[in-house]
Amino acid sequence: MREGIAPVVRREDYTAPAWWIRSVDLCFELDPAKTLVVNRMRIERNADVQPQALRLHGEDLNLTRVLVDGQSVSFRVENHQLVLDNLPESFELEVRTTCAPEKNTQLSGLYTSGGGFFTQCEAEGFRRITYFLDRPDVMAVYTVTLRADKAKYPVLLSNGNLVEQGEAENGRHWAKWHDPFPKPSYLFALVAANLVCREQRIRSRSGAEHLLQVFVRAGDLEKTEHAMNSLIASVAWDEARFKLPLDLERFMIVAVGDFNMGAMENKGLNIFNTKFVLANPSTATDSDYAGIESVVGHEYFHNWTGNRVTCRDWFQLSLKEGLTVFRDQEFSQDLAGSPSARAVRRIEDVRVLRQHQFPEDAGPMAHPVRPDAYVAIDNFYTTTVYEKGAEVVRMQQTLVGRAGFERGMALYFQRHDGQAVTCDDFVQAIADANPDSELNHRLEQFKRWYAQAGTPRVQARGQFDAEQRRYTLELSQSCPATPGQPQKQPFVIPVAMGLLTPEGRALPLQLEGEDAPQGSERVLVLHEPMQSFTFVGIDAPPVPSLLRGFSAPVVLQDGLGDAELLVLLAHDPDPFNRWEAAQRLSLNRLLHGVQHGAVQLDAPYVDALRAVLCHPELDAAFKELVLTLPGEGYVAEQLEVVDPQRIHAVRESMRLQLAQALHAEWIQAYETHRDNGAYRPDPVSAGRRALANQALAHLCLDAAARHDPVWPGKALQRFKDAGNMTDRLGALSALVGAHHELAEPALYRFHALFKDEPLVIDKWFALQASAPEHEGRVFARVKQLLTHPDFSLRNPNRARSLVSTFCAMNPSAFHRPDGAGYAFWAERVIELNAINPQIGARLARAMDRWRRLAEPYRATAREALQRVASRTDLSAEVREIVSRALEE
Ligand code: B3K
Ligand code: ZN
Repeated sequence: MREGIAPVVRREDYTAPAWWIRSVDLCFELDPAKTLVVNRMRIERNADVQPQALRLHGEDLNLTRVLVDGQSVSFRVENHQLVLDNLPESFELEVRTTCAPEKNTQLSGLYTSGGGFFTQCEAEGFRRITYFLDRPDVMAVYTVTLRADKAKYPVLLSNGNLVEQGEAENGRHWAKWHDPFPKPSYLFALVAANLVCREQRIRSRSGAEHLLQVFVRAGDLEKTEHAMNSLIASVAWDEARFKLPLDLERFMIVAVGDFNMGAMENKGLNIFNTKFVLANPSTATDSDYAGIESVVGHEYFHNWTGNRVTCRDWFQLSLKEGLTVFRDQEFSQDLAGSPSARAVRRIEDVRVLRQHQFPEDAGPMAHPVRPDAYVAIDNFYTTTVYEKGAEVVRMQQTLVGRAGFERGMALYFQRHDGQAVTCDDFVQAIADANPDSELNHRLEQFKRWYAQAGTPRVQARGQFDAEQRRYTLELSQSCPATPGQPQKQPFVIPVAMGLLTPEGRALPLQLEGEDAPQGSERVLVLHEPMQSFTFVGIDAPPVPSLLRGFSAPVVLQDGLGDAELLVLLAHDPDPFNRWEAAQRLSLNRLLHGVQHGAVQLDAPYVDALRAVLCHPELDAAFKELVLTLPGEGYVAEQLEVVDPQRIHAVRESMRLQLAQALHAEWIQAYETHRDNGAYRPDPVSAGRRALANQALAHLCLDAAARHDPVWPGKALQRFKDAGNMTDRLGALSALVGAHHELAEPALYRFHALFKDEPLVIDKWFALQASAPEHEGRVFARVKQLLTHPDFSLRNPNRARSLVSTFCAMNPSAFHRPDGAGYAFWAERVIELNAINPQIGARLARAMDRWRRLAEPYRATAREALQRVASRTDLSAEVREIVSRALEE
């Protein structure tokens, strides 16, 4: 573990490597206690750089031999580096090391899980396998030989193509793999385990044949169909949309139960968390199915955006991550089909962005999409780099149009295939391919999206001039200060918009100076601190519908009142803004309630929600989103001083009022959507299930308040009879959410039914950790579950399901006036710090927004942070998070 004071790495200090590693020949003698790695590298001096010693990175390795061109040489090891002086211009270096995979609880480098060997190298895990120039701009061709016990590890995999395999003495066997594509070390992977696979041969558009394989443990084969279908769809989509073909004969996915994140795009050998591979209707929910589709797509799309063109240094992480998230979001939208199903996907993505990225941008970890400095790069796999990065790419598409963006992507690959490049290179390609675009005209200014942190505010003010029949929209922008960036320069902000009549009709849009109206929707580009746009031919004060489809990652302050929001909710042709209007109406009531201690829902609001719930044409999935109140965390973000208990109480009271006021409509919604026949994970059926489950939750909430046993009884019955996990978990959550006494026996039964399904047991822990707070019972339950025989902090999925769910996703249970939630957090962070610093640092971030808390929360939160910060054994990862949180 890297302890002590780790240095700050700065983007401005980047220099090209002094040496290139052109090829690598790796031999693994695999053994859980002591694995021998023989690494032979072909190395050349980089003639463009001043001659320097060769410094190879290495961590937690036992070095046994170093040979240069077959001769032993003098070397030294300092600061986790193997240093060699006086080297020839070009030579072969052989390094022998051993490591202990079974002791590797960090799950970075080579480790064991479920009796097999797996690797995770991004960002800097390869140095935990062998000494190397472990940086993404050093790209080499890899040949890998694996030797292992044949009975225990019948499957031996690495990147690229299998070239040879055979038997060895003592019951061992071996396999040799060769990957023809030069790649950075973070894309290296190996697997040696007892696995089975689902295979599918496909033919691409060009006629080339490929073998797709999904490897899992023996009992899990029947849970791989959806992952395989998602992979086939991903290959087809990238060829159709971006003309990017699969460049490998064989593409493998391997599932592993112990994994730090979702999945990893190693060239030709993706390694996945089982959570994003395994699904059948009785164990996985609709959202699991959707998650598998998007993660399989995401990792596959990295094959071009990340692997063929990679990052020059880790500051450029969003070059591959933002772009690949954008691509997987587009993929899921294209697969969803109908405009309304696409909008549902978009709404879900925006919710994630606003719930997680906006707070990050406003807190102590705020950083630009392209960060300027880090201590531990693993701390920067953030929602800013990923999700905001994806929005920055989407804005480029908005500014050059879809066809223009495809041209830009083509130019990007034409220029940079096989290279390690920067975010600037990407924008430059998109702009150069579109010389007449707004992006190209304001390129330098647009790049501020990569450089400046913080969520911009856009203020809109409309003025109607009846005499001139004109409507002037004044847009202005500002951006709050963030750590290290007190002042911001204006951004280029595309504002997609339309105008509606007070009756809700879309108006033709003609700007002053134009000869004729140009449709009823357009994109205004705000680039000055303040700009005015005057529309002509307007007869009555219109209702502006701004930032349609969430065309920029900003906070819009348009000052619209209830009357206008109700028009948008009922009539906006843009489904995103229709949903947004409902969110705003709900948020206003929540905030009013928080301010005044209570809220009484008004008829126009309830009637508007009723109209949506009963609407004959709207999709069930869309209705479910409209009827979902903004989350407690999102409400907290709107406040200067946060009292989590108060927010919870107001939100629960609103939920109960909606349960009561719409009682008949909830029954109707439940009855008409609850039966979906045989399970299919498509968006329409999933939407029906979501609405039925939402209805059931409201019906149980209302029944519990009235001590009426009917609906809880129905929920229990549905829980027992459900034909799929979505409905079963939905019914169980309805009981848990209503604090109903039937919840206990149902939880018990759920555990008994699924005790051999680790991913379902994760849901069981998470459901209890996320239960709405009630008389302090959730915390007591969470502490009790910590000692459950199925609980382990070592398995990241399990640790997340109980501990992170409680600390980061259940504000009212976590933020206790006695501070016990924070003490619990501190204890778990300290434990995880010793086992797995990446997971520990992730959990540490649950306290990011502590400064906004009201007393007594704030003072106890600070104490807990200080308690962690005062430890002398902190990893660089955890130290960076807690010290940033405590920085003034
Ligand atoms: N690239 C990996 C993430 C690696 C995280 C390292 N701490 C998964 C992905 O974004 O596709
Ligand atoms: Zn990624």
